Amino acid sequence: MAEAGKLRFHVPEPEVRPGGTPDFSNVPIPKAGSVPKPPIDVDPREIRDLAFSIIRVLDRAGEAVGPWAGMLSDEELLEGLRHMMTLRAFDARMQMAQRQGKTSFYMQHLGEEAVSCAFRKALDKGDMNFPTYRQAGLLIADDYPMVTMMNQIYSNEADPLKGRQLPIMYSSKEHGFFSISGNLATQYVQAVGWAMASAISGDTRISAAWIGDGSTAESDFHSALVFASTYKAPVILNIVNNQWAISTFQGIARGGAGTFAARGLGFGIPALRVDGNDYLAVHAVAKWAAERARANLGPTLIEYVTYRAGAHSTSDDPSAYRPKAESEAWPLGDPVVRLKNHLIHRGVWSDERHTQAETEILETVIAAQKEAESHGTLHAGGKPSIRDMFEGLYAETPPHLRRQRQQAGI
Ligand SMILES: Cc1ncc(C[n+]2csc(CCOP(=O)(O)OP(=O)(O)O)c2C)c(N)n1
Ligand SMILES: [Mg+2]
Repeated sequence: MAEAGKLRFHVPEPEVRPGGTPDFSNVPIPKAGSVPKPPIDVDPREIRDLAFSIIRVLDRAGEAVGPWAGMLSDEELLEGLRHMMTLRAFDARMQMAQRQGKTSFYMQHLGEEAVSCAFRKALDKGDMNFPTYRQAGLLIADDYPMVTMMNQIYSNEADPLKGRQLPIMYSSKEHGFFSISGNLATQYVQAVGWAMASAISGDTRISAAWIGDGSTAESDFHSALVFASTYKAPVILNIVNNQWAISTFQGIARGGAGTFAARGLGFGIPALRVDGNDYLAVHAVAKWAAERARANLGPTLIEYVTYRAGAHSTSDDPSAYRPKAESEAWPLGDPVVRLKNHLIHRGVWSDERHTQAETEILETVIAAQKEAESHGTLHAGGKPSIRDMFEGLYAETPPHLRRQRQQAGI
């Protein structure tokens, strides 16, 4: 019998705090190629183990191994590398632009580039993502113009959203990128609802929900799983576990579940964990889930195991809550370096070509930035018109806004 006595309140604590030595020995990393690939119509009860393992394709030597390998050509992988490098260069320039006062806010993807870049290539045109603020790779990998993204970040006269959204909260129906909302977890209910509507109307398009580890604690996440499993909605339920929710470590939202993927099991939803820093593994698992959705087999839950190497946003200083060198100790490495090494191993890439590509990509990003800045930045140049505050929001302008507009004289 358990010892009776005073009750104790339990608060999970991260293993290490600032000043300590980073330690990821509690994160078991299975060998690349060791996790089986089930048929898409597998009974979810037969693959419970996949919610506790990590699907990996790239091994330490840069070779692609195991049943999830072999899906992408040299050209597709070279393109994937270019997308990730572009996102990284874009981030670095926009981070700097924020420090220069050209925008009020920015959020980087450092270390997580493979997740959104590879995922986009597993979807078809017309499919719809419901992203959070850390999936700009969905746009980059769909060749959305960088200049338009920058115009949005600068809230300038060419911003397609006319300064009405926080910087980085893009929106593009044509590119299957639903308007980003700052209210996290709403993306889950919306994506499941969109997928249900697609099925109800006999359409062919599927959707993808996006959430971070921390936000899975929101009730929207759990409600969405009920609807997704009951109605077998054609949706891919993505959880990006980057170990941190601003200053809160992932153990808080995970509770006693063991892994975030395990959340799917109680709903009878097939749940897989994947190495989020492995472009090939992310693509293979996302493709598997997309095929299930298209075959009317219902939702799939995917946990991407990755690490947020940068600060949460330009308003955050991670040295206040985690050791400075923690990202270097992260056992799954850097997604760009890993794909680069794989392409060298395949004989289609080299260190020289990589360095040259870095220069070319940076030049392209700088050219886009120059063009965007010619349309204005936060405090200089062209701005959206004050009129835009009143237009494009309501089919019929409510009386109080009509009055305000009259007062503004526009
Ligand atoms: C509903 C809601 N609650 C709180 C916030 C404030 N907030 C912004 S980002 C964030 C952390 C989210 O962490 P996680 O879900 O792990 O995503 P990550 O930033 O790591 O990608 C919080 C709490 C919010 N935006 N929305
Ligand atoms: Mg997180």
